[in-house]
Amino acid sequence: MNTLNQFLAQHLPEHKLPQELASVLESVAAACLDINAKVCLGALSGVLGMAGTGNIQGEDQKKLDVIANNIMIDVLKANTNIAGLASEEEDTYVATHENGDYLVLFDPLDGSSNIDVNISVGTIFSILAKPEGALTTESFLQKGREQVAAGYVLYGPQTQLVLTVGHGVFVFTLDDANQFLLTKENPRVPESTKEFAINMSNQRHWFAPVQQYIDELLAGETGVRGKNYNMRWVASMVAEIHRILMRGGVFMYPQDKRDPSKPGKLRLMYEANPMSLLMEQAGGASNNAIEAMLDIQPTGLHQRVAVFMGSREEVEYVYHLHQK
Ligand code: AHM
Ligand code: MG
Repeated sequence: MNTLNQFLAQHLPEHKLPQELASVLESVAAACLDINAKVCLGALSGVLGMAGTGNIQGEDQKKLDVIANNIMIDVLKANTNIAGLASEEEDTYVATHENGDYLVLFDPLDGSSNIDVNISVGTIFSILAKPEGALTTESFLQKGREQVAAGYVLYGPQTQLVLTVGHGVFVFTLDDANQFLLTKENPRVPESTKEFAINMSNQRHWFAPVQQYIDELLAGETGVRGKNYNMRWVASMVAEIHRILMRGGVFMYPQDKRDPSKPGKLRLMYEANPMSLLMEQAGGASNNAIEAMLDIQPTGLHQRVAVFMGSREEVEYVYHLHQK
């Protein structure tokens, strides 16, 4: 079985991708190993509970949000191939090495509400080539389609790294010697599904197309869709997307009527875009009900976006309801 390093040494040259990218991916994986060690020990490493601080997005930070963010920044800063970093937990970007070729954007610990109750959480990352010239916020504001690599690490019953460099999706499982081993190549998201994921408690706030869509799914075989659906909601995007990559489904976090300044809850640059690249690479689809996620021109590092992704048939169906 190939280790992550062996895989990168073969796969990147096969697709004419530079070794510097392998080095960046190895650093991301190394940081995630350190985060994994903290997550696994939980109370024993004193990482549970609130940090008593907030991030730029007005969210209270958990201790582990802050610890994971510091680990990512410390480990990635040491890699001279990286020119800059952007994190969910940092107000602005962090400049690292002037001559670096890559930018790394990340959510250091996604699904924070699950940390203290021992439910799966994850780290999501997106890698872009650094444009020519001085590093500015604009350097990061590239469409999702420009990502040179993207993936996540799921801290769950198994710790898994799921990765794409734009040529398929690869799943690695952490072994007891702390090595990521390639355990699955090119999972495919089935076109059809009978499983959906949405936070139903927000139902009264949804706009009409999402109301109609979920009503149709709930009607099951007595409704227009003619089949019974099952629902899952972990409240950890990484766990949700991993399930969909493995067996199909549709994941939604729509914009709703509560706060017109927030087009959804999830963030484009380090949540929606990396997950959308994985989805497309696995045969799934992803959009914000207006356009393909990967075609959205970003306007801010922490921009929020509505999310519909997963099995193509459902993602296209709900997209068409929005166009009516
Ligand atoms: P976070 O980055 O603050 O952890 O928030 C993102 C998470 C996603 O993992 C998940 O899909 C969603 O928020 C759950 O939201 P809710 O608690 O509204 O169900
Ligand atoms: Mg997040």
